[in-house]
Amino acid sequence: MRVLVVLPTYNEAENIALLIPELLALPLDVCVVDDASPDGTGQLADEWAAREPRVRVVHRAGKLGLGTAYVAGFHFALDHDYDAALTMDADFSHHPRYIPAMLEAAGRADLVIGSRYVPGGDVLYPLHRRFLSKTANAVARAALGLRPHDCTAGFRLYRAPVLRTVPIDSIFSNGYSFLIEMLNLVQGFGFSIAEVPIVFEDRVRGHSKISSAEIGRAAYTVSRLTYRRLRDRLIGPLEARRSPRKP
Ligand SMILES: Nc1nc2c(ncn2[C@@H]2O[C@H](COP(=O)(O)OP(=O)(O)OP(=O)(O)O)[C@@H](O)[C@H]2O)c(=O)[nH]1
Ligand SMILES: [Mg+2]
Repeated sequence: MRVLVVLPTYNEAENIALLIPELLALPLDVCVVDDASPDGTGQLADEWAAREPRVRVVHRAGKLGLGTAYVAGFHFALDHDYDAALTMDADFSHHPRYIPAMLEAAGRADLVIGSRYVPGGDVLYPLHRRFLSKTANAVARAALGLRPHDCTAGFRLYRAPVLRTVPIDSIFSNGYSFLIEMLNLVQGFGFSIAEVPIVFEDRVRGHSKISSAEIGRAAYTVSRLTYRRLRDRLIGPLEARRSPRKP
């Protein structure tokens, strides 16, 4: 299986200098999707790409958000015939030590989640962030009927048929809510999902990009998808209610 790690970056120079060599020790290629990071992450990634063909870089003009960075990486993976795309944060919160177990699980599932909320998983976060993450997951699971225990994890391996089937370009949410919307689609299309336990560690280097606006956007995403789910249940999908077009 040819696997491409999709690594969205914004100001992660210190981290990728350490992360890329760790990833290259594994049987996979790396695609850095950088949004013109002022700290020179993009140039550093280019230097890697110049000397190591397994490293590729997608440059975008400015900070366009995490969701569209994933989509850019998915297109790169599909255009270059990879069998799977593995997304992870570049700040070591998603440690490469868990990737072998995720690759192994990809033999039995279309989507593998590096999960904080299955036995063996954990979050080494300050209390308020743990609470926020747990609440977001509980709400997403209850409101949308999502089955995985970690619905907001960005540590995921998608097999190529998932990326070819799910309308990745029509996903409305950007940023972190993208993860909930994407999971909702993957489950909705009936793909199999496995969870592999990971211990999520707080970043040591660089700064967080999550903002309180992102939390509001995630709440909006869950409400929007819940409304659509209830509407479809009660009165059938909108499409089914439209009268057929006259010839
Ligand atoms: N290309 C791109 N990458 C982004 C953007 N926003 C965040 N990222 C990257 O996405 C990953 C996750 O972002 P973080 O800031 O670590 O967010 P977080 O993990 O929720 O927050 P912390 O736990 O506080 O670090 C990191 O690799 C970021 O560099 C963006 O707009 N564009
Ligand atoms: Mg992080």
